[in-house]
Amino acid sequence: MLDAAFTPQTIRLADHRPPDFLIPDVALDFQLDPAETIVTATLTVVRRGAHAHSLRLLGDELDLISVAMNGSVLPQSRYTVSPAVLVIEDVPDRCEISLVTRIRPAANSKLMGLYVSGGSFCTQCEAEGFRRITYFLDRPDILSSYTVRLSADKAAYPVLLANGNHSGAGDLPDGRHWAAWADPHPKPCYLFALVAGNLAAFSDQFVTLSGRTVALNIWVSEADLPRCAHAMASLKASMAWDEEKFGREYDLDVFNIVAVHDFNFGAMENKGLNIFNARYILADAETATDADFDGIEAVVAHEYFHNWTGNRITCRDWFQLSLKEGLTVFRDQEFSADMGSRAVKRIEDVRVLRAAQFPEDASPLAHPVRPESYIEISNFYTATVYNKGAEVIRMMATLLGPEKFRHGMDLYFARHDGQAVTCEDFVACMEAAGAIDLGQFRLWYAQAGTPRVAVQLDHDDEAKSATLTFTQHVPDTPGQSGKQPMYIPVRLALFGHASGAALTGEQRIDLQAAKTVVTFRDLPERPVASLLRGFSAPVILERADTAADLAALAACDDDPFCRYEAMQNLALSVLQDKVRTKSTDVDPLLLTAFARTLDSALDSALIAEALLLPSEAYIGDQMAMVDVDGIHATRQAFRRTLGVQLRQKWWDVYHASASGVYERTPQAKGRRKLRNLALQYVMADDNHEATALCYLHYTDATNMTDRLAALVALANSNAVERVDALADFYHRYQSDPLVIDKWFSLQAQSVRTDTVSRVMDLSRHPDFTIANPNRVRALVGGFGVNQVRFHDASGAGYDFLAEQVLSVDKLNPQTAARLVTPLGRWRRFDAGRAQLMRRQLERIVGSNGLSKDLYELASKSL
Ligand code: HT7
Ligand code: ZN
Repeated sequence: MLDAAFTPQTIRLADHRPPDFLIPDVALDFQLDPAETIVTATLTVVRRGAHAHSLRLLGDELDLISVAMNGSVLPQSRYTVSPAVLVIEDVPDRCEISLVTRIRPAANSKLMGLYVSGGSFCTQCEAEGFRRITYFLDRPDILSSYTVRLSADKAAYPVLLANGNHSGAGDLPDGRHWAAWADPHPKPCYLFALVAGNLAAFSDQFVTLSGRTVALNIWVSEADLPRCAHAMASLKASMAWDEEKFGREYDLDVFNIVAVHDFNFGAMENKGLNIFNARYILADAETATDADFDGIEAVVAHEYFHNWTGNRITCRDWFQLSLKEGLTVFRDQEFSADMGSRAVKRIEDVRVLRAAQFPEDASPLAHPVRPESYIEISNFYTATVYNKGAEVIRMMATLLGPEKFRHGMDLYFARHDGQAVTCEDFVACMEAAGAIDLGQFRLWYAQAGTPRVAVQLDHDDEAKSATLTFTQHVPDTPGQSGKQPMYIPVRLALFGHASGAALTGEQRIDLQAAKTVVTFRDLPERPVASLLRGFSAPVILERADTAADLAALAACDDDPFCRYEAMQNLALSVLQDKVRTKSTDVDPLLLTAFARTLDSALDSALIAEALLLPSEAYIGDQMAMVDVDGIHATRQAFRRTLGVQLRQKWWDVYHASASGVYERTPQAKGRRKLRNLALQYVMADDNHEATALCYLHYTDATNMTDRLAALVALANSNAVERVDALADFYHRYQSDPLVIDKWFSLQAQSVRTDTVSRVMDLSRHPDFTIANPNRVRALVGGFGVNQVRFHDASGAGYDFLAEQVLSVDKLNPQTAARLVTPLGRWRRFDAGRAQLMRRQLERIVGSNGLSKDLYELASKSL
């Protein structure tokens, strides 16, 4: 239950109005003190248009000390104030308003606004955190030039940072000092940032295309300096890539990054002063996996790319969030593809989309890429806005082709630099540059739900022709029904079923109608269709292929994504069949396909991707009702059979993929991936020889990728070595919170039958704290995605999750709200589980003092 005094307000895109006032200049003065910081904000306020409205500034938990206008303190009769809003009457057309507020950074557990992490002050203002610092027109279309003065105790906070360029510093009485910063680029307040702390810099520099030298600093605690090299290399590579691929140069003298351990998200693109969750900065071979290194490269790039797609051109309102997030995810995905293996990157990105976004589209929380309403905007930093948003950009790039897409991007930067704009403005640039009509394409922003495309391939042997019939349908989602057909680019090719020869080159068919029929002639043999090559659109393909068709494609398709997809679909269809029939024997066709893939000349990373079985969650997503126990039992048995029947091959691959020296080249990473997959299949049998090998893999590992792979395998097993390995890992890395997060997470995700009770014990472990989002996500978030154990038929998992969510909500509503989504999938489960899940959602919604973040997600899930 929400506080009686509080009714959640729904904000609607349809109600959007331009602001009544502008604030071209902002001067901020911070007298920093953890217990009580005094903020003086001096705002130049200018009326926009002719109206007599009062000036209404938003706040959040603020304590106002004084208000002055043009240098004179205002009497209380001129304004009304609460912690959430300050309304000033009779404001002239242009004036200077000075506001003095008191805030309490050390008591700020929401991690929004100004707070303290690891003894340093830091800020998080996106989306609506600036109003926790001072009263303001806290909306992204208010663009202001900022000057900032910080003062703090010099011994405790020797480093004082804010956005823009450094403009002055000096000492003050009583051991304090000050620093001034000026940002020449007008920006929305969500990009404001400051940091003050005892930090050391890992420094470097970058010379831009036009010859300017930019100072680069990554600020961390002294002890973490040796773990910054990869993040710095990623930053420099991103800067060079954005110049080369998009002609975008950096625009300040300095680019600062600060890593903190308490952060609600991955990182934040504040102008010239990015603030990062430490897990996306700190890495070395001993403590970070290959996936961690890749994550750092992607997130550093993502935040850097925001400088143009987000900061220089920002969003008019928060409904347009995908304007910057979808586009920037697309840019970071392209960057990572260029830095490593494009094929592997595409497979990974599609896997994330299917694991996070497709289920969201199929849930009560489904929303369009450009949502139409929200109660709490923080709840809309979703896979739909980010990942589906990136797919929408990618489809436009496909439709335009590389040159015109680049032309469209150039046009977007030229037209809108320095503005706050809409998704429509972006599409209009693409339309102009591509000279195409994107009218129907715009539905991708407006219609929620994953389009389903049914495909039928008919072959006429005599006429030597074939037809492909596509039928599309977009399912109903909350608040949306009877949807229109979408504009769907399908890249395809045909191969000979028997010969594997290419029968057509690659071509693109754009589906626009509910039904599309394409005819192919002069086909020398029965074809198989390679469809949605490169995953050319975020849709669900309903294909009628036989296992033999899929096996043929798995052997001959020259599109790496489709080849992977054929293997996955083959495994999926066999698994689904086994779940249905409760059988465990492995299809000979699949065994042959596995063996052939293992022997193929594909690179190791691709082989590993292809042979990784679909997850339990993904198998469940394909069923009308998730059969939790059936899926688990079948997949485990199936994995064991594959492990046993191809035993010699797995052992051979394991030994052949060993590499002496640790390197992070794509080839070396691929070999590690394949070797660790082979270890999983070896371990699937859980015999003594296998567990001994796994333990050795653990103890002899020279890097975290291998050590963690072995530990995960042991933690999922009944091996006697499991307990020792878990204890060893904990003691080895006890002082490193990022590694201890892994320790919590892998136990929370274990498929062992005692996981629920183990997770409960871990929630009472001295290293578990609900104040730290990374730790909460590791244990509670990790458990929530453990399909077989979270959905224990007793409901104990649901009860545990609800308990944790309610505790976290008291401190940090954003983090709490994100944990509740697994309960929202209750409609997908059997009646018993569904009822237990609903009961926990009702318990949450009925609890006292609920945040609006949690209220919105829990109540919409019911
Ligand atoms: N643009 C950043 C979003 C973000 C955020 C949102 C809500 C609450 C806390 C947050 N921290 C960062 C991250 C990004 O997409 O780059
Ligand atoms: Zn972003």
